[in-house]
Amino acid sequence: MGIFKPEIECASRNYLRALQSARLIKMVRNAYDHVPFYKRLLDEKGVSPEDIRSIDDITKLPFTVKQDLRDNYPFGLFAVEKDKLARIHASSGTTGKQTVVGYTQHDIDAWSDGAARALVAAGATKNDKVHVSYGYGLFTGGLGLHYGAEYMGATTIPVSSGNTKRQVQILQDFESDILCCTPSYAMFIGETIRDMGIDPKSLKLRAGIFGAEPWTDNMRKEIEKLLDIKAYDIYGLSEIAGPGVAYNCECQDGLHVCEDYFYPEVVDPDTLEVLPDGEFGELVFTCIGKEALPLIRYRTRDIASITHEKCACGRTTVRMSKPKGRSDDMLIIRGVNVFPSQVEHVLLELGLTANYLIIVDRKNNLDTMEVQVEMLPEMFSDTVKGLENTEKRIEGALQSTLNVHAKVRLLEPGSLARSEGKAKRVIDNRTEVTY
Ligand code: DLL
Repeated sequence: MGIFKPEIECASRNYLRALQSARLIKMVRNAYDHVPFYKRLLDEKGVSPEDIRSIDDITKLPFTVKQDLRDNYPFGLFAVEKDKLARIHASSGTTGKQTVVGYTQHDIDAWSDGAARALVAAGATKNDKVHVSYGYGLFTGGLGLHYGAEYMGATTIPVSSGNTKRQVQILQDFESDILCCTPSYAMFIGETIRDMGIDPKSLKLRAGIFGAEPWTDNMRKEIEKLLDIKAYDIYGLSEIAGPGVAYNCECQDGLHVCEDYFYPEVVDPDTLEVLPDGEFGELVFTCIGKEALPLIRYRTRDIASITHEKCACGRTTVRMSKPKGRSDDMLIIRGVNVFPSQVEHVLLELGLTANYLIIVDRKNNLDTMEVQVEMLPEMFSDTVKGLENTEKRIEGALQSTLNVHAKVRLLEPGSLARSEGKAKRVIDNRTEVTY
């Protein structure tokens, strides 16, 4: 498997630290001089740009949160004149104002470099056709992978999401080699291929780059089976740089962070203390290689851990774990913390599908949780008693993993809505928030 930027991806830790130090010093100066919000924040903390002499000084700096972007909507945190901006993206934002992000040409190149590293790590070469089924538009998925594929010299097929049968036809007729979309959409495309009676082995497709939402290792195996490909994880968020902040290599053992652009830390979300390697906490990124939106210690709300151990692939860059989910996706059911990804893990472990929906409610002042999951086609002919027994078996498995009771309801195959982008896994009627 190739490595797109070996001089960075396989650099010595000393070299990386020196590069990070130089870039942090430059970016803090840029933020202080050009973003009034950061000047105020640093002044309040009594930190001046001169205090930042190496990457170790990063802990002296204040944190940035999503609300800061909202408070400065739309362009208040930009550090460059408008004529230097090459592009603007925004996050959809299910609650509150959307967050707006800007990029100079230099920033677009850095982002494309990250996405290109991800593609090459997944085995893409210049001879490949990269089929991009992430949505194009203000969402960073489509254009992020599109520019990444062009940057590393592959042929891009900008399909965007939706019209799934047409996606399949393009996969067949254009002989796409690499598929890029959300894991839930990859499942849907895989099911559609199966329902159309097409043998996935007849397609040229050999790898997929899936991200933008949490997905378990079990779901990866499911997708790999359905599409007969190898499935790679890609992580990113609009505020930092869309897809390509971190990515899987062929070892599929964590995601390599483009730490020359995005410096990662993991902190305890309550105390904000930096946590050692291996401990789970909130991921924080500092955009040390970006001009337009130089975010300092941005709290992502994603829960993950990092490790500096060298990977078997030869890369030396920090790896982050698969994000467990977002701290704000975490459900608190009768005082117990539950991540939707834990439910997914149990369901797939039992051989069920990843087509599920969690419905949370409050009845008589007590939280209730129902897990709806589609039955497998072969279960459809089961007796009512047989299905009840299956539901009980799933309830038992969920109880032992989650430590909280969830009622399970088996649904007919195909009855839950399929997603073409980020899947909706939870309806929380207590807050009337759907995400
Ligand atoms: O989802 C960027 C992206 C596009 C990443 C395509 C990968 C592929 P946002 O819409 O701003 O940006 O959402 C960012 O999505 O904070 C995570 O909570 C979640 N997320 C992104 N990638 C992963 C992943 C894009 N691989 C938010 N695993 C992030 C788990 C992910 N969660």
